[in-house]
Amino acid sequence: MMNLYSGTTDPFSHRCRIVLYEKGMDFQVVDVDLFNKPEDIAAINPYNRVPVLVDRDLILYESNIINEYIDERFPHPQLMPPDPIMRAKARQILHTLENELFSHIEALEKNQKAAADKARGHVRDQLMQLVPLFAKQKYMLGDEFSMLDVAVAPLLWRLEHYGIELPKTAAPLMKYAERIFTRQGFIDALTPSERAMRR
Ligand SMILES: N[C@@H](CCC(=O)N[C@@H](CS)C(=O)NCC(=O)O)C(=O)O
Repeated sequence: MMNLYSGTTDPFSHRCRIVLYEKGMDFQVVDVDLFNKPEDIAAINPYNRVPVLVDRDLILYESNIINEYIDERFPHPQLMPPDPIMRAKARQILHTLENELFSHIEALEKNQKAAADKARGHVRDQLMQLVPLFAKQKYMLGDEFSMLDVAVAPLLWRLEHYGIELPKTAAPLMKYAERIFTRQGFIDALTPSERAMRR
């Protein structure tokens, strides 16, 4: 059985939990307290971070790498596009999401005023650029839920928690977020601490 070492409030671990629950497969989530990190995390991930997936002899870290592995091992429902060109484009977008949005998570988590305010501004501007897309389509890649929606969802869930306010014109993006939040896989993947982030 696969074991996912997962932070109970960590947005990167949240991504992997979503994929595991969307697939409805057999796995175990091992909760990791990031404020009192057990030593075995450093033993299995040289970067000493979560998430980490252990599948028999295979040890993987980096949320997007873990998620692609799970998607390939358990292809139903497939979350990466089947066509190589679309798959390459999806990977390119995943990279952009890391650089433009998730690179600010550390500052948002640390919440030191000046750096966190700057991060909030960057994230807000980048998210606003996505708004027109959701006036036209249901999900990031079209009408099907995909790995890109998985990748961005933990941030959308945490907007209020991180103190990021979007203007009313962000309505199509917020509607998109609600579409993800009502998926059974998404609901099942939430930890009690994550559930408490949104009223
Ligand atoms: N790029 C990594 C980021 C993982 C990451 O930054 N994890 C943080 C939690 S947000 C962590 O474990 N930090 C170690 C610590 O807080 O001690 C991924 O996608 O998995």
